[in-house]
Amino acid sequence: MGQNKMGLILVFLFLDGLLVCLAADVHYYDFVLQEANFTRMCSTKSMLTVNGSFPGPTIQARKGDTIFVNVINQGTYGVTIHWHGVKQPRNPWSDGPENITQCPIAAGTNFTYEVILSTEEGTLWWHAHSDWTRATVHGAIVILPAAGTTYPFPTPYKEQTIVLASWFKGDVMAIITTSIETGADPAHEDGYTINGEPGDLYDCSNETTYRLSVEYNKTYLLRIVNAVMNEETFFGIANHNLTVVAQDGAYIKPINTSYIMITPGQTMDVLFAANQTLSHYYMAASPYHDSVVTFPNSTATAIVEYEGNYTAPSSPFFPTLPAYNDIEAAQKFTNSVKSLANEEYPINVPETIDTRIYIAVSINALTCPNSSCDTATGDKTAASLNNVSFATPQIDILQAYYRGLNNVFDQDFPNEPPFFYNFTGDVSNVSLYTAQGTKARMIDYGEAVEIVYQGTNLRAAMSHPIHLHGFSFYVVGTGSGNFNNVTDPTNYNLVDPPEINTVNLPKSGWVAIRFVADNPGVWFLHCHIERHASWGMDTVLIVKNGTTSDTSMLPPPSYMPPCS
Ligand SMILES: *[C@@H]1O[C@H](CO)[C@@H](O)[C@H](O)[C@H]1NC(C)=O
Ligand SMILES: *[C@@H]1O[C@H](CO)[C@@H](O)[C@H](O)[C@H]1NC(C)=O
Ligand SMILES: *[C@@H]1O[C@H](CO)[C@@H](O)[C@H](O)[C@H]1NC(C)=O
Ligand SMILES: *[C@@H]1O[C@H](CO)[C@@H](O)[C@H](O)[C@H]1NC(C)=O
Ligand SMILES: *[C@@H]1O[C@H](CO)[C@@H](O)[C@H](O)[C@H]1NC(C)=O
Ligand SMILES: *[C@@H]1O[C@H](CO)[C@@H](O)[C@H](O)[C@H]1NC(C)=O
Ligand SMILES: *[C@@H]1O[C@H](CO)[C@@H](O)[C@H](O)[C@H]1NC(C)=O
Ligand SMILES: *[C@@H]1O[C@H](CO)[C@@H](O)[C@H](O)[C@H]1NC(C)=O
Ligand SMILES: *[C@@H]1O[C@H](CO)[C@@H](O)[C@H](O)[C@H]1NC(C)=O
Ligand SMILES: *[C@@H]1O[C@H](CO)[C@@H](O)[C@H](O)[C@H]1NC(C)=O
Ligand SMILES: *[C@@H]1O[C@H](CO)[C@@H](O)[C@H](O)[C@H]1NC(C)=O
Ligand SMILES: *[C@@H]1O[C@H](CO)[C@@H](O)[C@H](O)[C@H]1NC(C)=O
Ligand SMILES: [Cu+2]
Repeated sequence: MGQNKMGLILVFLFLDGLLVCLAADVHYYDFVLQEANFTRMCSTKSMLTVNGSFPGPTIQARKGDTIFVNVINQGTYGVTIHWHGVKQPRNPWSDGPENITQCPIAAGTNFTYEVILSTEEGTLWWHAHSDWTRATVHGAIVILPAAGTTYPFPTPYKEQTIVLASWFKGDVMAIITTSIETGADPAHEDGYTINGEPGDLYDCSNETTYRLSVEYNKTYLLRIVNAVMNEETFFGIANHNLTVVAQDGAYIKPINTSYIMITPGQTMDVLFAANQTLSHYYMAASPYHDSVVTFPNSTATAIVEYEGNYTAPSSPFFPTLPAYNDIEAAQKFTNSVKSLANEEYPINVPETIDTRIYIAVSINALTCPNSSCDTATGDKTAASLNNVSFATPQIDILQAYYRGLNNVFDQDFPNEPPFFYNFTGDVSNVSLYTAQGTKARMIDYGEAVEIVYQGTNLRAAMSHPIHLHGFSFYVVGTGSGNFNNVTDPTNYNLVDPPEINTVNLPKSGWVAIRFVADNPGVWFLHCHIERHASWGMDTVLIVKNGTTSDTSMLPPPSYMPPCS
């Protein structure tokens, strides 16, 4: 179970008249979805895992490889898995979001995903993409440089994946189901974890705290995945600066910093030099929370322990992280990320745009028929993009599109907010209520797309990490207040914008992204704060076939999980 078998495929290409042979490996994994008992923070619960581990197994491959993952569901409910940040060229069939590209893999059945790597290099991750199952069903994807190539930085002595996650004492399936029924906010996480362990600051946790042993004077590469459900995160290591060298599976210009801000959905590759006094140092992950809504305020820790003969202090050194609501610190770090943009790692940011979409991102409300909601406000919290709160269909949109089924989704996702107001000003006179719908935005193959996400102050102003499937995109601009479509584009960075897959829309601000729609398929777009996604902060981009078979969707595999 879970073994990594390997094969080899040879791809022959004619380049400039020369026959070139590229070797790409094929890897095979079995992922068995099974319940397992875990004890954390003084209580034991049974939860769904892959192969009984939390976090789940790491997938390792090289740039350009293909990975087949046979997901065998021995649990009690349907699940899907998403390969977060993997572009899956022409292959939306294996992308995974529930009822967007497939129906769930029913309990007692299996389905094999074909995960096709292309330009990605660095760290990505996989996670369940149905209900809230991703809380416990997730793991890292390590993508090494292609054979014969190296990192654009000195090769580290060792590498370690660091998976940040949430811990709920209750059952996550019950938490989201109850919340949707009653309209009440879902229960908060009870704590956070680093590689599955909460660490010394939580009750009953210090015996099992995750420990990373380091040798003096060696450099380590941490591949950090943020799998937290509902909060963004500050992370740092006491007395050690970090050098961030990649984000979301693409290298960046190295950033020297004492902390990072990483959103749910993002991944960062970080070097640190073990060159301080031999001792014990905490690494810590705590929430970055910029709104007035109450939040689970606690800190996960792990310990960096130097090898050697010395007397460790009774308590390890603790890092200084920004205050939980330090927006400036969060933005300063986020805005310092720049792509390498050199000859070896060029960028391909569109300079002229074919299609522009302006999306207002809001937390709203829905009425409760017959006062059926169990909330103080009497209504139900919802979320929307351009005032459409996404309603999940019962047949996947990919199948409906491919087979031309009617009445599953509409093709009229609005290009701009249905009405304009001062999005980031006083909104006390603006209706909180949103429409609901299952709407997709159709895009022609090859179009250069710009999307500007506009935060709003409805119900609760806060930042949103917005993820797009099927692509990575360039972040060309960001700012506070309302986007000005005349002046703001003049300040865009078209020289070295970061290429990422999950972008932080700042609280009461905007962010602009660009990409070329060169991947035909059905691609989910959503906030990666799980409760916001559950409330409807989602939509779908459908990129049509191009004119050749190489620019068209692949046919579906012979078996797809059936919709019920
Ligand atoms: C988890 O623990 C419960 C109670 O002790 C037990 O009944 C159950 O079989 C365990 N489940 C697994 C998967 O080990
Ligand atoms: C289910 O698993 C079996 C055994 O590993 C495998 O042969 C089969 O191809 C899998 N089916 C699907 C649809 O992935
Ligand atoms: C672990 O926690 C217990 C109780 O909270 C405490 O008595 C013990 O000293 C702690 N051990 C370490 C190594 O911190
Ligand atoms: C640390 O490593 C550097 C470079 O490898 C070496 O020059 C230096 O002597 C080392 N220092 C110690 C104290 O080992
Ligand atoms: C750590 O980085 C900060 C911010 O770049 C810098 O001010 C500080 O001097 C660095 N500290 C060390 C020990 O390198
Ligand atoms: C430790 O390594 C960092 C990063 O290479 C460097 O900036 C710093 O000066 C080093 N500190 C010591 C005490 O050698
Ligand atoms: C969060 O918890 C820390 C540590 O207990 C405490 O110092 C801080 O005041 C808390 N912050 C908030 C906003 O509750
Ligand atoms: C560790 O250091 C102490 C004090 O310097 C010394 O007595 C002891 O022999 C050392 N132990 C080892 C294994 O080197
Ligand atoms: C929008 O509201 C903000 C915050 O109150 C204010 O600074 C800004 O001037 C307003 N913009 C417009 C166009 O009214
Ligand atoms: C710019 O925004 C205004 C509304 O503020 C809108 O009427 C206009 O069409 C937009 N222009 C472009 C080029 O998008
Ligand atoms: C796109 O192209 C593929 C491959 O040629 C074809 O099977 C499919 O029917 C085309 N249309 C759509 C909507 O996928
Ligand atoms: C997805 O569709 C299936 C039916 O095919 C349905 O049972 C399930 O509830 C749907 N999921 C969601 C989140 O609506
Ligand atoms: Cu959000």
